[in-house]
Amino acid sequence: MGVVNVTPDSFSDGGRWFEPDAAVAHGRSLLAAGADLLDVGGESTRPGSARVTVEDELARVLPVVRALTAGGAAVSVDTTRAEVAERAVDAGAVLVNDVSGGLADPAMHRTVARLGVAYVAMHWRGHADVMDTRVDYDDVVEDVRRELAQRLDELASAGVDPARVVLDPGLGFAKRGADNWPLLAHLDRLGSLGRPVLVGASRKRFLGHLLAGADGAPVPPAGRDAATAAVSALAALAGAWCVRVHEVAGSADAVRVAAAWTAAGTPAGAPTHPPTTHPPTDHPTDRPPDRPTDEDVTT
Ligand code: PMM
Repeated sequence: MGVVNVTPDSFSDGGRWFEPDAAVAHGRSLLAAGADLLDVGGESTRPGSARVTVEDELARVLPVVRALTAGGAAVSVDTTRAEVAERAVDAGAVLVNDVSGGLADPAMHRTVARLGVAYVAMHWRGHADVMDTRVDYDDVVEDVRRELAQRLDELASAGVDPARVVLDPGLGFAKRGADNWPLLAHLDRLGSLGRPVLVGASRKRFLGHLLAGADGAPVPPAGRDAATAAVSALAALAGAWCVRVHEVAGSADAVRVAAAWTAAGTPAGAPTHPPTTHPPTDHPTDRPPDRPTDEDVTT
């Protein structure tokens, strides 16, 4: 999943693709680099950032979703608002990526049920202005798993087909730096909820801190792409369905390496991927035409 942030202030690429034409061109370049899905968002989730109005979010997102889907791309909309989700699906989006898992907008789950699209429920504890204060965990892996299981129950109660739901640990959202690593190391615990898993580690602060030099200063976002690709390889090997990344080429290669690695270790005739990797949508690009179509090389 390639990131198309139509925002002036996202943490790693804010402002670069703020004009619709630039955002569309960027989306196309991510497809050319190997993205299967484009995630279009109009509201920054950068820690401390203020909310945008629904009108501004719609104005940022809709023209870009329309243009990219008209060109045949599979597009997800990164929003916490039911109204934006609905309008983006009308414009052609096939997946709603909600970093709040439905907690930000009480109408979101019912809307997704009615639209019948795929839905990413991310672990979340509050908007960007407060999330860095909500980082208390007894056991971060177990607590995140339990809170996501609650989201799954709420989605089912609202009438969302569980087969359409993807779960995401929400790296960097209401997490201290050190909380992110056990979540990655135990992706299988999230996978045990029986849904595909999406991992969004791309260029995040915890990678910048990991790579810090002798002076302790974190490496800036643009210097985190190789580490992001390493996470993509390991996440794919652990059975993740999707990695959400800003720089696609490195992660697309990494995911192919992981797929070849997995296929070589799988006995002939055995299922080639764990249950957590089944695609949640019927969109034709779930098995992209320009990628290897051999059953053994998907992740
Ligand atoms: N991270 C960001 C935005 N959207 N969506 C999902 N599902 N998972 C994430 O980890 C995630 C997300 C923040 O990154 P950005 O501001 O660079 O887009």
